[in-house]
Amino acid sequence: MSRTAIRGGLVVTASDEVHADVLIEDGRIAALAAPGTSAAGAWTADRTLDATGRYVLPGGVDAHTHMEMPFGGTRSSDTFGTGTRAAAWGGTTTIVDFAVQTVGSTLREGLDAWHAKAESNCAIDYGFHMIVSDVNGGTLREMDRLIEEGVTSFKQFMAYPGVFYSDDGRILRAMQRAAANGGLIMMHAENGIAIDVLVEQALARGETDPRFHGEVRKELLEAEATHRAIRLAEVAGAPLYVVHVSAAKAVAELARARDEGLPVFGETCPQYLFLSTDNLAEPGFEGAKYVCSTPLRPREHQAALWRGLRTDDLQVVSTDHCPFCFTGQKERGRGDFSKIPNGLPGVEHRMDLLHQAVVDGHITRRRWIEIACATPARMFGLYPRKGTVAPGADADVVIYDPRAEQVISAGTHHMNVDYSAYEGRRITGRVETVLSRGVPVVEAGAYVGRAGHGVYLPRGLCQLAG
Ligand code: DUC
Ligand code: ZN
Ligand code: ZN
Ligand code: ZN
Repeated sequence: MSRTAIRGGLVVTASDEVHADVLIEDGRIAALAAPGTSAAGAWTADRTLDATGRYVLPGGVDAHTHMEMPFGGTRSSDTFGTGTRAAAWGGTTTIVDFAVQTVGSTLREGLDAWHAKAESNCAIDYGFHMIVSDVNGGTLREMDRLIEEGVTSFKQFMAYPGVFYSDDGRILRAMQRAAANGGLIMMHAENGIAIDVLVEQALARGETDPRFHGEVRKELLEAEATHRAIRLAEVAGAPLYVVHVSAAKAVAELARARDEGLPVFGETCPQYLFLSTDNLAEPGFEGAKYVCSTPLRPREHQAALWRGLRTDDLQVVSTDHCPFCFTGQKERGRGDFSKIPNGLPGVEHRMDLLHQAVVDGHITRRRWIEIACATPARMFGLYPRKGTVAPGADADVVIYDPRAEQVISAGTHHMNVDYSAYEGRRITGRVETVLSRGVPVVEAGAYVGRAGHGVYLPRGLCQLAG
């Protein structure tokens, strides 16, 4: 039996902020004790960590990553090994990645392939969602079986015709199945059929630079698809989770549906909160670094996203971490923005960027932990094992120094990608120590984790859908 005590910190969860000592036994939180009582002999620990003047937080839960994701003839540059190590550096102790069903194959084949990539390679614990690209009778039956294995959420795409795209009929059938089996449908809400027309017309006009990626993927086409997904889910009687919401008008659609009492949820990502079309328009081909879908929006949209996070019209901030190197990968789209692989690196900096948002007054400290830890854990059936610091929970704990200063840079980050979308950005706050199930992963500025420590997490059903 191993025992660790974390003494003197401010324990911050989604619901409370208390000065307490945290006692860990065999990888789980055993107790929270009044400050000092653990030192008074009532608790004998093998190890004591001093958290005086720091926060003691639940490890981050990033519910949207793409490690080794095939896209546009290449694949995202982080493996499960490099990506989960970078996540740990940034205080994230759980990821939920997207296994991919390709058209013509089964869900099983896709899921097995993702298990093979992740197994024995992860520094932190991981689960899977399933991307459903080919809805048919067999696929619908497979959804039931995957739920029994802890893959309880299914992503569909209204974009990327010919690759991941599902038409409204296929979406409705998958939603009906989810309504019956308790699964959660996650939606990439952009009208990809219309976007492809605009792409073709833009290229024909010679509009080939990265900034045109943002212009053709119009806000109205995100809002329209968001509306359509909400109403299809309503018809099916299924809950809905809209991923990577970037547009103010899409937030308005979610807010309206929630005010009607529908079980619809929205996720946004740091890139939409901190970056904008100004980045896409950077000189030369630099804008390619910021090409992702949904796209970055004009700066004015950020206020709507922050407001949505405060009013609970948006519930989760995940990264959509999908890194491609500028050299050799993003460069595939020189002269044709539609060939730039879509995605941004971000898994390492979500907790820090959101702490900066606390410092800047956009959200409260507890809301930070709610949107980054507790709600994603509840949304995807992992709570209270993950997402909180409470007796019985896994001892996934971050000691966070809220006063340390850092500057984000590709020169010092740990993701396997040759640029940072946040290069030069100053952050107040820094991860000091990270425990995963009580085992140190990051300590005193060093990585002390191990590939293969992370285990597969079979998940329960969404705990928020009612
Ligand atoms: N969007 C991205 O930016 N990358 C991967 C897939 C997606 O939907
Ligand atoms: Zn998507
Ligand atoms: Zn509302
Ligand atoms: Zn994604």
